[in-house]
Formats: sequence, structure tokens, C-alpha cells
Amino acid sequence: MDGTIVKGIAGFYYIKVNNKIIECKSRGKFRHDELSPMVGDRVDILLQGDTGVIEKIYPRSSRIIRPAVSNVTQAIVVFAVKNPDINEELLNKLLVSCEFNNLKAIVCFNKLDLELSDKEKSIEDMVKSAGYEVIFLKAKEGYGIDKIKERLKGEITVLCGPSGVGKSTILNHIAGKELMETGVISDKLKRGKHTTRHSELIEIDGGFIVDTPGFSSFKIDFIEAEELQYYFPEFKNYLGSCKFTSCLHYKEPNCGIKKMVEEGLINRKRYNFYLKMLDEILNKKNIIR
Ligand SMILES: Nc1nc2c(ncn2[C@@H]2O[C@H](COP(=O)(O)OP(=O)(O)OP(=O)(O)O)[C@@H](O)[C@H]2O)c(=O)[nH]1
Ligand SMILES: [Mg+2]
Ligand SMILES: [Zn+2]
Repeated sequence: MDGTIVKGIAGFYYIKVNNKIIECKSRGKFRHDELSPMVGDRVDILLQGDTGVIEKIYPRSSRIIRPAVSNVTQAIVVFAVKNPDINEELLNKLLVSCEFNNLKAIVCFNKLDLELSDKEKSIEDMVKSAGYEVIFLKAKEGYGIDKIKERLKGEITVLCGPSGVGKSTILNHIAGKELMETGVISDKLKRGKHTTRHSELIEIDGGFIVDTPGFSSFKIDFIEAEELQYYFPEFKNYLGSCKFTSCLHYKEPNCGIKKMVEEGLINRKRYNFYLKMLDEILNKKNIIR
């Protein structure tokens, strides 16, 4: 029998098999492969009465750390237009992190019922110029939720973004009545969440979605300086046009990326963010050396 691990608590794993959740233990042998089951894993299980044993973990297509979930295919990056204000740098860092982890990213701006100013408009332009889809929401009223639901089928989606932007509100609306029960359970679990740090996949509309606790800062300086450019999708078409193949698009002459920034084909805010991250990465290296 094969299924997907939707939750793991204290050595027990909960596997969704067809329409049932089966509680399983893991076989010890995975430890030799330094592989222990994690939420998101596709597994084979052996039934022993009502419970089971995980026999096999299928190869993972991806693995994210916070929350620890495998096989995630997509991220819904949530910010609020107000309360709290959009942190542009954090937004860009999350987008780079999505590219690094090979996740499709969709950006949602929630709380559209609150005032929308030129600042949000320019951030929307920036995000769209990098090729990302933008969805506006009034999650509290359920507005825009249907657009998100359309994107969930066949995906394992992670909801991420700062605290208080409305991620859990979105998830509750997506799930509707069905989750109300799950909501009660995960409310209970949420209390333990800070200590156990487990995450749970919720099956909706032919896909899985996982909520995450919000965060306010985020580092991406583990990325190599030479690789950073590949996590800016809007650079891709122009990367061959620099004079030097090793160009980092910083101080080098005849840089195709800088030229595109001058011509307005690459968003200047995104380019400035790229430079800032590059600087952080290079400085970090200096300290280690
Ligand atoms: N005005 C307005 N408030 C909203 C909207 N959606 C959510 N909120 C409110 O924003 C607050 C935070 O919502 P949550 O869903 O808990 O936010 P979260 O992103 O899950 O926060 P963390 O769990 O701390 O990461 C709540 O008071 C919600 O009622 C909206 O569309 N408009
Ligand atoms: Mg929440
Ligand atoms: Zn260049």
C-alpha cells in the first residue's frame, strides 16, 4: 500500500492512503541510510491490524527545512497590503528561496479591504516583472479564495509569509467546513507546535496544503555568489549577453543584465536587491576565510 505522510508526532506517522489515515511506525532500517520519514514523503506501508509500518520511502523531489516537508511543489507567498506593511526585502528573499528549492511561487496580497496605495502598486509591478502571478485577496471575506483553489490540484503547496498576514485565515477559507474539524485538531496541535515543530499536510481539492508559522527575518546567504543570478527568473533570457561568462553583474564592464536594467527590461528594485544579496554573500565568505 502506498500513501503520503501528512503528519508526524513523536515517532508516529500518519499516512493518507486513499481516503483513510493510518497510524504507522517507521522501520529502524532507514536510519542506516540517514533517512527518516518526513511529512510529504510518499511511502509504502505494511498493514498490521489497524496500524502499519513504513516499509519504503520513495525518492524526494524536494525538501524544505522550515517547515520540514518533502516533495513540496509550490509556494503561496502571502503578504498583507497593510497591517503589517509589506516587507519588500523579505518578499524578494522568499521568492529567491522558492527558486532555490525549485518551487513554483504565487504571490498573494491579502487585506485588500484596507487602503491600497502607490507603494503596493509598485511592489505588484516588481513581482509581476519577475514573472510571478499575483493574486489579491480579502481572505476574511473569502474574496479571491477561489483563485487559489484553482492552483492546488496535484500540488503540495506551502503557505508562507510573515506573521499576521492571514495565512491561517486563507487556509480556513480554502478548506471551508471540512477543515473546521481539522481546525479544532490543529488548534490543539498548534499549542505544541512551538515545542514539537511538526507540520501537517491538509488535503484539499486534489492536492495538499501546509500552513506555516510566520517569521520576520530570513537569511539566504547560504547561496553561492555565482549561483544567485539563477534564482532571478527575469535574468534568464539575458545571462548570455554579458562580456564575461563569469560576470556577477556587479562592477564588470559590458554587462547584459545592467544594460537591461538601464533599458527598463529588468526591474531596478529587483536588481538592487540582487546586488544587496550578492554583497551579503560575498561578505560572509570573507568572514569565514
Ligand atoms: N482586514 C483584514 N484582516 C484580515 C484579513 N485576513 C485576515 N485578517 C486578520 O489578520 C489577522 C491575522 O490573521 P492570521 O490568519 O492569523 O495570520 P497568519 O498569517 O496565519 O499569522 P501567523 O500564524 O502568526 O503567521 C487576524 O486578525 C485576521 O482576522 C483580511 O482580508 N482583511
Ligand atoms: Mg497562522
Ligand atoms: Zn553581467
